[in-house]
Amino acid sequence: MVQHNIYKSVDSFMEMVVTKNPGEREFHQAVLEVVESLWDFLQENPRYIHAKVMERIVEPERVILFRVPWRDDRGEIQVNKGFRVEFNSAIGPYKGGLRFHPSVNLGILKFLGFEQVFKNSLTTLPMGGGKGGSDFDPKGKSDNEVMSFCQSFMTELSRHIGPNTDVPAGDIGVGGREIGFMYGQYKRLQNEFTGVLTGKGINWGGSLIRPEATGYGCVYFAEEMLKTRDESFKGKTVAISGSGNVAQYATEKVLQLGGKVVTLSDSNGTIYDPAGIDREKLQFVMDLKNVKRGRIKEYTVKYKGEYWEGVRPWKAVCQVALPCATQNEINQAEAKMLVDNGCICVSEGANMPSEPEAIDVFLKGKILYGPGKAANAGGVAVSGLEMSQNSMRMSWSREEVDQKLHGIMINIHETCVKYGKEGNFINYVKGANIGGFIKVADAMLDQGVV
Ligand code: NDP
Ligand code: 2IT
Repeated sequence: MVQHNIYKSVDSFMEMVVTKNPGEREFHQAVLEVVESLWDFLQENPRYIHAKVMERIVEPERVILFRVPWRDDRGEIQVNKGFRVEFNSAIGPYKGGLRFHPSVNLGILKFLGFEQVFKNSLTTLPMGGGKGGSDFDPKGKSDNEVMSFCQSFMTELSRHIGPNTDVPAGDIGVGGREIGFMYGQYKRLQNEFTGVLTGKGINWGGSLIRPEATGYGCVYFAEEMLKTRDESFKGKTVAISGSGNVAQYATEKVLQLGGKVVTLSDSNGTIYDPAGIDREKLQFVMDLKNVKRGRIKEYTVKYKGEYWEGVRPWKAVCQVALPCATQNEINQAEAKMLVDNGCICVSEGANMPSEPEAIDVFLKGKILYGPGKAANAGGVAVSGLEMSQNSMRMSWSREEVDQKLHGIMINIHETCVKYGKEGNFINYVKGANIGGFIKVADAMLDQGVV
């Protein structure tokens, strides 16, 4: 059989992707990274090429776009956009978070959904990939407004999801409060108490360690990377960005392992505390961010340290950097600054926080660089464990879940080493992309032209 339309190069494949998905910059960026990693592997395994697995895997199975009307506290009607990108269900129900942030658009959710497919595969749990959200901005909204929005959002979303179909969770702007409001509305509409969302409250079906999981997992992954060079967190200075869910629990785990965290940030700026953010100071940040919903700047009103307005953490001298805020938050110049200042390890709590040019700096500098789809997979992994507990109608102890999480992160690290070894160097980008791809691609081959 003569094969037509076989792409001869990464460039020609990307030209097709860009033409079919115009303007979706972050999506193009995420696809390019994966295609570059996979290219040689695909040439050596032409069955994937002949079955057009790449052409299929970059196309979401389904995209749902909807109107979210709600009333604010003044009684005025507001309208937001709602999205759910159901990217790939080859190895399990669609699974992935919901992001509420004014920057949300289809291209961003497609990049996140695409990454999720590979990440979920790496966990070894049976979860497909998806992502959703809204351009709704929870900042400055009352609890009542957030609830109104969440109820309206779920009113439409509820008809598309289900415990065996699509299981959303949190992401930026979606934490315990929002999951609670959405779960309540789902239950009202469907008259069903079921594991349709993860990140639920501990009294109504949530899993212990889910709030901690992404941050802890990111540090466990970094610990494994450090071990390959006979290093550990003990005595290391660590720069962390963000001050939300992932950043908070990454900080907690670094402290437990004997490291010193000197930065946290939010979208306005960075706090730098050379004395280190200890347990008490972290508790202050948790209260500030999760209860008072204030700005990180207030840290320097209470504690010593500097506030860098409009500046990201990466000029801080550190040996380990954990970007835990958002995409494209480390550029080439910042990556150079990190490496020049002696940073030997970057483990990504956020999704795609490093720009492609920054990744090049890390790889050329031969430092330990753990990409998000491997390093932050702990969150969705414990979501998978929450689904298992819900199905069994039982719950595991903190120790049990933490132990399973730790085991999964060690396992993901091993997968990255297996597929990413280049002589003495481990290319975790390549390892994560190939390791995540194989299981999904093989399932797609088994299931025919779908
Ligand atoms: P949160 O909403 O709890 O916290 C987000 C943090 O990042 C806040 O400090 C926020 O600052 C900052 N931030 C958000 N957007 C921007 C921006 N455009 N520029 C600068 N700072 C920004 O979210 P999470 O901690 O849950 O998520 C953080 C990252 O981790 C995201 O990339 C997410 O996709 C990823 N992730 C999350 C998982 C989870 O389980 N929650 C799992 C895997 C990955 P501000 O308060 O000013 O908005
Ligand atoms: O990016 C992610 O992996 C998440 N936001 C968590 C997804 C989930 O389903 O727990």
